[in-house]
Amino acid sequence: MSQICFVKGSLAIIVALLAGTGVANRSVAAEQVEVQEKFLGSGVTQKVGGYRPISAKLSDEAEGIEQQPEELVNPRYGKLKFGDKEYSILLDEPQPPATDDADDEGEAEGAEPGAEDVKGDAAETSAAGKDADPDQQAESGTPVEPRLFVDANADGDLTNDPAIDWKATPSGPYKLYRGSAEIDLGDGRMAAVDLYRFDPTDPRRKSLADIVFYYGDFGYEFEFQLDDKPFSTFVAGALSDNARLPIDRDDNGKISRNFETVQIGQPFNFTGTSYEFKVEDGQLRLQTSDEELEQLPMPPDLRIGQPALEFTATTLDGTEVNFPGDYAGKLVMLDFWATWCGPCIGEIPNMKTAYADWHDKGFEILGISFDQPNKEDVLKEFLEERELPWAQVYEGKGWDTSIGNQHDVSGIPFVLLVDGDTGKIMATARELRGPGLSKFIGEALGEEVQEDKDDEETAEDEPAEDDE
Ligand SMILES: [Ca+2]
Ligand SMILES: [Ca+2]
Repeated sequence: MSQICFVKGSLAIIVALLAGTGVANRSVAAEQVEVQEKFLGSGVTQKVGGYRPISAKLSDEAEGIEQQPEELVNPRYGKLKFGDKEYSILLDEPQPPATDDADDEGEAEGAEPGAEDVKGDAAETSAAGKDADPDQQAESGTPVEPRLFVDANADGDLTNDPAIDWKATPSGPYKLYRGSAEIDLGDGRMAAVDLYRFDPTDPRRKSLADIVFYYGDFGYEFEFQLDDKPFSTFVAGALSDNARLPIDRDDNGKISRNFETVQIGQPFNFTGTSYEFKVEDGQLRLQTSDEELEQLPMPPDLRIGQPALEFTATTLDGTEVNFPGDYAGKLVMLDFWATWCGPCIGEIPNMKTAYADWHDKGFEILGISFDQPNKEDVLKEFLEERELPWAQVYEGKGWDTSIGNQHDVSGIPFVLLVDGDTGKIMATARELRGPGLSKFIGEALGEEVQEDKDDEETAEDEPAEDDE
């Protein structure tokens, strides 16, 4: 139900972990800090909260393979690459029915969008196949189920590795194939790798017919001290020299990109001293930096009961706002949003209802617009059209809006309810989204709330609008 417009940077961390460039070699009069490395053989994908698949292209060339299983139907080969290591894979799967001579099955596929552009290329995918129909293979006793082999010990022999359970699961009218392998990285390090493949007969994924996707579920954890305080970080897959390292400074199990990540090769100051990570001979090194930075504040604690963050801003009509000091005797909802954000706009009817019901009793809304530069007119027009009466702050900086950065906003809509008397946070998105908003605000104001207010109807007053 909860829809967020866009979450800044979450995947970018993974992307950065996996990209790679040359090491900047710079001599610094620096103090080295000890870094303890721990290998994590599996479970890293979950720790990171995502993965970035790498594609292994299949071909008919059995390059680097000296021994392979017998009774192969339609073997094709590819490589998994991790750092400077390569692991051969062999996919043996029955040929998908060629579009031309599989009329009865072809009908259903033809109905799918995108099927048109597929037909011309059909010959290419089935180039290696002679007995294209899997049913025929079944009759002749040849194995029909696709099999995947991974040269997990990288010795060129595909017959001496653990078998892969290459499972097909239904995905719409097609199938998705999945399996896991454990590869040997050397030094006794066994690393989990997940592999998957889309149905090669799916016309919408024609371009992926020769691809097996894979990603490492392994990584490294590093422990170190900054100004005598213990911290840790980790990387997914092999360590690259331009990784962005997550460091959970407030130990809440979440990573704030703004306050809790460090780019290798760039200085940072979390504890009073400026440090810098670098990678040397594949090892993570930590040292003091010759560049002195100001200490970065801790990530904001925006839980209920915590003090709201103070800021001053100028609203669209030129009024200076001191937040939350100006809101004594009131409840104010901070609403981070943008005119291009569909889910934000979807909340407007609920907000308008709550505002109409309770503004007289002390309910205020302060909008913080994440609209892009030079969009003031667009914003003003929008406010007029939708008849939004509450104040708006527009910095024209999109995701770099300073109040947004201060609050570490990585996705919108993002809302907080603040008690203007105590300056404390009273509610967060959980309570402030949806048609129950007016009731919630009424109760928060200590007012008697009419139970006969029909919550459902108000939610659908306005048509949904698409993102820009
Ligand atoms: Ca092997
Ligand atoms: Ca954290």
